[in-house]
Amino acid sequence: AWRKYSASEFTNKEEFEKELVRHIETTLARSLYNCDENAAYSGTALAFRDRLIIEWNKTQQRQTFTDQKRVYYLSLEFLMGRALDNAMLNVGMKDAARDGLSDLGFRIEDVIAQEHDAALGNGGLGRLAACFLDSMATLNYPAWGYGLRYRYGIFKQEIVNGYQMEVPDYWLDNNPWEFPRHEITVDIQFYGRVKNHQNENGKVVHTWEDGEIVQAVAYDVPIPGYGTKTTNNLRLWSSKASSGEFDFQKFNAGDYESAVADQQNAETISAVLYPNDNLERGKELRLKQQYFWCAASLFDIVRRFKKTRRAWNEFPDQVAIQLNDTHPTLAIVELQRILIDEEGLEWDEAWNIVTKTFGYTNHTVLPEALEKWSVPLMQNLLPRHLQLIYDINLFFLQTVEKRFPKDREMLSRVSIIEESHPKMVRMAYLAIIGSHKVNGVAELHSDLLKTTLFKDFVEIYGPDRFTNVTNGVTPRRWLHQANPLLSALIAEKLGGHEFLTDLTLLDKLEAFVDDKDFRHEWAHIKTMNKLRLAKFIKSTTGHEVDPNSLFDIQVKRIHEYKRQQLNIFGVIHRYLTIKDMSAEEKKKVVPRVSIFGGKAAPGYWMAKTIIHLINKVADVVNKDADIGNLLKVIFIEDYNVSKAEIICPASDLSEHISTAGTEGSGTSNMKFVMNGGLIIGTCDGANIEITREIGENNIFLFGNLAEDVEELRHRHFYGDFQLDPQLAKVFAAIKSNMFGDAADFSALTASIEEHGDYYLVSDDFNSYITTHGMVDEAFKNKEEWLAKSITSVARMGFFSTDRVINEYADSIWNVEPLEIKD
Ligand code: 26Q
Repeated sequence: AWRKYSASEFTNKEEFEKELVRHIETTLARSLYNCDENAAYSGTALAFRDRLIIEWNKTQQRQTFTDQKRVYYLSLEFLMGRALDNAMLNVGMKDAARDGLSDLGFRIEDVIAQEHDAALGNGGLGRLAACFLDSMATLNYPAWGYGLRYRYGIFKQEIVNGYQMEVPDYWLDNNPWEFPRHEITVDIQFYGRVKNHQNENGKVVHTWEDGEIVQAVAYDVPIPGYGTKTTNNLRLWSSKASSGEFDFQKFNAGDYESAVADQQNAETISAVLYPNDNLERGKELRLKQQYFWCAASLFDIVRRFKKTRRAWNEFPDQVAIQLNDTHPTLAIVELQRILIDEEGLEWDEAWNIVTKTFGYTNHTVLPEALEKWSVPLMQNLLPRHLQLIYDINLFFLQTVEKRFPKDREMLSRVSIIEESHPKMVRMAYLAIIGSHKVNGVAELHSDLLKTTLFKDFVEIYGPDRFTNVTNGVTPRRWLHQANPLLSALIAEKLGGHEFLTDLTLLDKLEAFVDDKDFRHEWAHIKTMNKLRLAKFIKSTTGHEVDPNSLFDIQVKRIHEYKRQQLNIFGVIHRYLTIKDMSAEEKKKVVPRVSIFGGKAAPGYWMAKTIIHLINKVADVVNKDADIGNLLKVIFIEDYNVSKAEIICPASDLSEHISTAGTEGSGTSNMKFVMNGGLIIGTCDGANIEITREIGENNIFLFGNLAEDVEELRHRHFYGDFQLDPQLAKVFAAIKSNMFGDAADFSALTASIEEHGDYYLVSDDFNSYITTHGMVDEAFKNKEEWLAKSITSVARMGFFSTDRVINEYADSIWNVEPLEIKD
């Protein structure tokens, strides 16, 4: 009977307008007469939010009632981007909203653009978590994300005189997508000491006492699925001073200032996202963040399990916890602590439950990214956890000893504790030992894990603990939302939008590759998307770019291993080549726009130097009258998810050129190909599987292979190094101060010429330049290029995160979907 009161289920334009006006006038207390784009955004968001809430409540009720196994995805990063467009497309009422907003005098695109990106992540790992949430909801898996509610997301990047400047990203003011749950709190302990007691049965028990307490407060974000009623939950923890006795006492003692200082100290834990991507630096606050978030999440998960009154041995049948990299590894230790210290289980019984519960995903083989924490730091902050880690290590090493008697080398190699000064806790080893499955994120990467980094563990546990799950991206955001024109054309040809939830259906497009009209429409859409990007570039940088040029794009975090330096050296080479040409020769040049975007970690000087060089080259090239439109260089400031949505559909070519063996997977490679762009890349990460799927005629591969990297580095180290002659010309130009003071770039050139060229820029330069020449030739043949573009999209079905999530569900989590019906 209460159903008739169910609010806000608008089903057409008029009902949407009514809801919009109601929210603007009452929820927001704004007059319709001074309603600006921002108020229109808030009103629209609130109208759609109401619809999500209804389905969210229903989903949570059903999932609790059925009580089947749930997945918990623990990630310190969720790079969500904007939520409104996604909510509209999922609810399926975007057209009603467009018309309704237009009646009030607004363009829906401008309204959508009012939203601040939720940028709680650095790059690939954080965006993967966001795509996973989308697929888990779309596939009806009962799944929760757990993360931190940072007050400041990834910094905003400004380019000032060619240098990166970092500006804080305060994003929380009037965010309609989060719901504070002030009643859901967990007290989290730090520091203090461990006391041993004997209980009534004479058994030794441990208590952790006298620590500092910080409170975790839950904030929930609804995660709607596409074309389903399932709306899952993302729970983000915020830190605050523990309320009650302790600051109250200080207030009473008149120590107001110190009470406020304690408060601020507690709030610091969730204040800011660490801006390092693929680099770990051992900061205490980071470890505090990790434990705070793991402990709050585990408490919440255990509390939910205990309500079902099941026996502990059923825990792994009800709960699967996936660790997004080693950042949440303490969750393993925390669950063992809860089971032993608080629930009184025996060690073996508890450890059996723990290992059945966890799965660990590794995203990198770069040594500088592998997490290690100093033992003294951990001893001080988490004394009981360090004891448990030592116990876990002891039992582990005992089993290793049995299998490999007298192999002392093996024992010290695989020990969780590195015997250095200070001693270090190796988090990846702890994660492997505490999980039942470990996966890499692309075939080559997973193979490298097994043959190098985790080789000993393969011997110890056998190969079955190690597996591969190749990454994907969600086609809802990266095709349908980012590229509505292409999505509509595909839907027209395939007779509907089913491909958005079964991406393998794209293969039906291959039947149209030779269809002239279809090709023409395909080309037209690419041009429209290039125009949209050109407009964006004009409005943000002031530069005019010609949409008939080849748009050549590299957008991703700036890192030496991703080799943006190779790209910009290639651009300089092209510039010098064109400058040497006769007027006659210039006529044959394919005009290019080289577009860069990406953030450098604030303390990563070499990455900042690369940004500086790109901007200086842009200054020179873009105003050189000899060059005109034959070459433009653009650096897009503050690359983020919402900018990626404009950029990805507009590429002719994108660059995925990491040193072979260094990129775990890469995911922007998939986004670009899915939008009809071709790619130039190395045999690295998922490029290899993309090639296998789309065919090697449709991709421009170059460079040395992963298997040759070690030997090349070895040779460089022993002085066998000759700078590639074409790269030498580029360096000579830089050193002639052509792009400003050469001293600004000397560390960069020296890293190659003098310090061993660790990333093999010189070794791959010739092959890179030659391959770009092949790109130019291919681009001249418009029809051939279009055929490659269409064929590639048709064969990208494998790279949907729907396929990825089903693989995790089957081979790691053992969970079943649950459809939410009315
Ligand atoms: C660790 C310790 C302390 C501070 C920061 C960090 C930290 C933070 C972020 C370490 C690593 C990251 C991010 C890593 C990342 O984004 N990896 C990428 O993951 C993608 C998804 O699997 C892959 O496609 C990329 O190849 C991989 O680089």
